[in-house]
Amino acid sequence: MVQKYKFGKPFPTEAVVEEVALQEGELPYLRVEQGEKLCFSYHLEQEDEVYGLGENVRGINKRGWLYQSCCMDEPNHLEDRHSLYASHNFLVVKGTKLFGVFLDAPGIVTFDIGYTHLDEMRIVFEEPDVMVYVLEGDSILELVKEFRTLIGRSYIPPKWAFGYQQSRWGYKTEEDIYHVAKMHRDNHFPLDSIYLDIDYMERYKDFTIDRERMPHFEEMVKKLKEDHIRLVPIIDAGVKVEQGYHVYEEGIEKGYFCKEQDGKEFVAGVWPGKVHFPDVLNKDAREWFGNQYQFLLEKGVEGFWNDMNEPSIFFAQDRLDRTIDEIAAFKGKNLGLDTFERFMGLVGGLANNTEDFKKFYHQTENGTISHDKVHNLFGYNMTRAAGEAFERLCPDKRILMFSRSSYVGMHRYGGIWMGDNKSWWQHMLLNFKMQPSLNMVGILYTGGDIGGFGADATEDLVIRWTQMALFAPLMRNHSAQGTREQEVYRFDKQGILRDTLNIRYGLLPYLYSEFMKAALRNEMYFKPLSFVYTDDGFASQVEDQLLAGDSVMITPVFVQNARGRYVYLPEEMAMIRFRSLQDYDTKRYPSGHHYIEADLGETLLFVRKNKMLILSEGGEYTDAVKTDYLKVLAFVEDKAEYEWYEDDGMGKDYENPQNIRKITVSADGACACEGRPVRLEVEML
Ligand code: MIG
Repeated sequence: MVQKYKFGKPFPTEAVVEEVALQEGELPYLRVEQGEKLCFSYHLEQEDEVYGLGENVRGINKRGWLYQSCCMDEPNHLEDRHSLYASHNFLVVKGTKLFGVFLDAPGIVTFDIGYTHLDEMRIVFEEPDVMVYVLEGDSILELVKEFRTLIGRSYIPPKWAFGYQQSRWGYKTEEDIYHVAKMHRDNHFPLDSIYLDIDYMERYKDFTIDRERMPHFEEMVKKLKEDHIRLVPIIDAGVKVEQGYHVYEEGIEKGYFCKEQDGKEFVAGVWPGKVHFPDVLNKDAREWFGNQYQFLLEKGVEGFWNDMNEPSIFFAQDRLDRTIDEIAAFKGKNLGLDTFERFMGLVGGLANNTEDFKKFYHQTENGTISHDKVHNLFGYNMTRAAGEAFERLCPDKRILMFSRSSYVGMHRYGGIWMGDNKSWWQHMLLNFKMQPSLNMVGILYTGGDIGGFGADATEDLVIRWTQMALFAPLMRNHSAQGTREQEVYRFDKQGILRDTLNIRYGLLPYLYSEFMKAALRNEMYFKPLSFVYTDDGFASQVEDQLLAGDSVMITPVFVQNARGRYVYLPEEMAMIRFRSLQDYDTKRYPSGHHYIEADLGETLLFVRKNKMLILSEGGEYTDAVKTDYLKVLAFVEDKAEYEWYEDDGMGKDYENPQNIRKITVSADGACACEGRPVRLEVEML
C-alpha cells in the first residue's frame, strides 16, 4: 500500500508515474519536526536495518553514516564522502517495523542514519517542499516491487549491450579504435562494443566529429558493425560557447540554455572551455537537445553514454574572474599558514561550488526556478531528453543509453555506470554493494568501470574484477588516460581473461532472462541475501555475496593475493568453480560458513536448491551466442523449474508470451523445454 503526503509546494519531478491519492493528516512512522529546516526523524532499534539510497558510498545496510543527496562529480569515492553522482531518496526500514519511504525532493536532502546518534535517523531537507510516499507491505521485496510499480518500468537496453565492452579515455583516432577491435578479435577475446570518449569530438563539442582524427567515421561505424562491434560515443552536458557551432547558435537563438537572473546565459567552464547548459527541465529545450542525438544515430550509432551531467562545473566564469583578482592580491606577500590555506581554498573552491547552483535558472512549465532547488534533476532530464528522442526517432528499436548522474525516474530512460572509481580492491567491493541498492530504485542496467577508472590497475585486480562483473548487466572495462593500460590483451595471463569472458557469453541466456524478467516484473536482479532469506538471522551481515537472478548466488574474491574466501550459505547449495565454460568442478555444500578455494583463474558461484543455471556454448559476440543448445546445471531435490526469456534483443515486443519458455528438471534428471526446439544437456549438481 502506498500513501502520499505533501509538504510545502513540491516540484513535479515526474519520478512517480502512478496516480496516488493525497493523504491528509499525520505522516506514519516518521516524526515531523518543523524547525529551522524540515526534518523527519525515526528512532532506530538495535535490530533495525536501513536499505536504499541507490548509488552511494558504504554498505548495503546504510546504518551508521551521513549521506547527502547532492549529485556531484567527485572522483574520490572514499568512505568520508556523503554523496556520489546520484540522488535516490528511497529507503526501506526493516526491524521492529517494516516500511519504505520515498522523499521526492529535487534539492539537497541529508540522511543522518545513526551518524549523530547511533539510534536515530534524521532526514533533513534544504527546501521545505517535498512529496512523501510511504509504502507498506509484507517483505522488502514486496515494498521494492510496489515502489518500482510506482515509478514505472525500467529501461531495457539492446541485447548486444550485455556483451563485453571496452573503453578508455585516450582512444583518439580511427587507428586506435581499429587496433582495439583487432586485438580482441585476433586473440579471441569476446567483444561487443568499443567506446568513444571525448576525443572523438571536435574540440569537445557535442554532436560533432573531429574529422582529422576520424575522417571516415561513418565507414568505421559500418565496418566495425560488420565485425559485430558497436561504437558508443560519449555526450557531455555542457555545450561549447563558439560562434558558428550550430548547437550553440541554435540554443542561443531559441533561448534553450540555462540563464542567470539578468537573462544572460550562465557560463561555466568544463572540457571545451566556456559552455552553456541546455535547460533540460524545459520541455522544448529537452526535445531540442534530444533531437541532436540524431546526428550520430543517422551515422549508424546505436548507443550513448551521458557524462558530466550533475552537472559538473570546473568553474563558473564570474567566480573564476573574481578569484583571479583575489589571487593577484597575494603576489609578493609572505604567505603564512592561514593565508596559504585561504589561497588554496580560493582555487579549490572553484569546482562544483554549490553556491554557483543558485546563479542559474530553469524555465519550467511550473515557472522559473533556480538550479539549486532542482539540482538533482539535471542528469535525469538530460538522459530523459535522449530517451524521449529515441522514442520519437526510432520507436521500434532499442538504443543503448546510460548516464553518470541520475535521480529516481531516470531509470525509465537509461542505466548508469558508477562513475570514476579507482583501480582499488576496495572500489571493486563498493561497486558490488551498490548494485542491489540501484536495483531498488529501478536502475537495472548498471556496472562500474572494470579494472577501475583512476589509478594504475594490476593484472590480478583486472582478473578478479572481470570475474566479479560476470553478472553485471553493464560489463565494461574503462580507464582514464595516463593510467596503466588495462585492456585484457595487455596482460600475461590472457588465457584466464579469455576464459572468463567466454564464461560471460555462456551465461548470457541466463543473465538476459533474469534481467528481462526483473525489468518486466518490476523486480530486483541483484538481491542481498537478507531480502530473500528473511528468516535467516545472519544473512543481513553478508554484504560481499549477492543473489544474481533467481537461481544463483555470487561470491567474488575481493582481496588481493587471496586464493579463496569464506562463503556463507543460508541453505544447502551447489557450488560451481569455473575455470572456463568447459572446465569446472561442482560440489554441494550444506548451509553455514565455509572456506572455499578459488585460485586466480577461478570463479565461484552457487546454484540454489531446486533451481538451475542455463549455459550456452558462448561466442565471440552476442549475435554468435546460439540457443539451440543449452547446458542445464541443476540442483534438484524435488523439481526445478526455470522461465527462460528470449526475444530478438533489438525490438520492443517485450510482452509476447512466446518470449518465455519453461524448462523443467525432475529429480531423476529428466528435462524438458516447453514449446521450443532446443537440445538440452542436463548436469545434476
Ligand atoms: O572530467 O570524458 O566519468 O568516464 O572517461 C572527466 C572523460 C570526464 C568523466 C567520466 C569518465 C570519462 C571522462 N569524464
